[in-house]
Amino acid sequence: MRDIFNAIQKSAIRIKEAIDVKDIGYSQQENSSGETQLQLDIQCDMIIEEEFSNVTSVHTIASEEKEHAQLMHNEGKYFIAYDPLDGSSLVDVNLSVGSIFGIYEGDFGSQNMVAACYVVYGPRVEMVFAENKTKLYLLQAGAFEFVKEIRLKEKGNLNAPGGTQQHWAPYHKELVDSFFAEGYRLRYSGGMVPDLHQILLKGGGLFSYPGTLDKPNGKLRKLFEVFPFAFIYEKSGGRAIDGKGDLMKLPHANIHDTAICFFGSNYEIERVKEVYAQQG
Ligand code: AFP
Repeated sequence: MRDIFNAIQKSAIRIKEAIDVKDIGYSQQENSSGETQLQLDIQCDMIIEEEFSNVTSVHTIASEEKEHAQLMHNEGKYFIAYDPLDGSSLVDVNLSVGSIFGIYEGDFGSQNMVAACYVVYGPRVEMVFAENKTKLYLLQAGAFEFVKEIRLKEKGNLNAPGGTQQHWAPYHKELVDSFFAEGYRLRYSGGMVPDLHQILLKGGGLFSYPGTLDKPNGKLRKLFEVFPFAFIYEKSGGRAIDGKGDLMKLPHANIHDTAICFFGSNYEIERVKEVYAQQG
């Protein structure tokens, strides 16, 4: 696992350098989710693939930017799913973005996840890596220095409601509004990594991306986004559900499958379960 951790650190430093170059515009290609790819998306994907190609413990990689998984080393045991630059459409308005990694042993799948990691490229470059505990690192002078362990409180006060509001179910809107009525603060940038990082570091709250009329199975991808953050939130003392059950118990059929997702502290997740249990 140390060799994977080191490869992610090297990738993050190279990706930060790529982001700092002026905007290089959109490519003519689309990714598997039908989203037009930024040249930067493709460049960041290549950086990560190159770094993992040097790690013999990595058997297979799957990128959000590619249709199919790729064999790296037959003798490897880890399967890594990653989103090279999540929220890339925010780069040209200078908002924070991130890279997300799900590390699976033996094959992809929530039941095989053994570690998860994300890097947030903001005013500072920080990394969160979770195995048994969730650890925060800060990039300083070309190296990631350990800062602290992350633990969520029982309840927070931040509310990050994703998805197109005009397509929310009425009961979901009532749920979201009920937190604001309790004094929760709206914290939503449209970047999953900084939005979830903020709730983790501020001690708690709720991030939601529900099923909507336009995206009935949610928008966020299980292997690259949902399972890694579910793993990290659970290792930090929080919870991650799809409205009814644990996200980390969900199967997947295709590497680009999506899921409805709620990540947060215990209090907020219990409230989500109460409301969603009434919907049958
Ligand atoms: P982009 O990568 O297209 O910017 O989308 C970012 C993202 O996948 C995730 O980072 C956000 O949480 C989510 O989309 C925001 O989606 P909505 O704009 O529909 O809330």
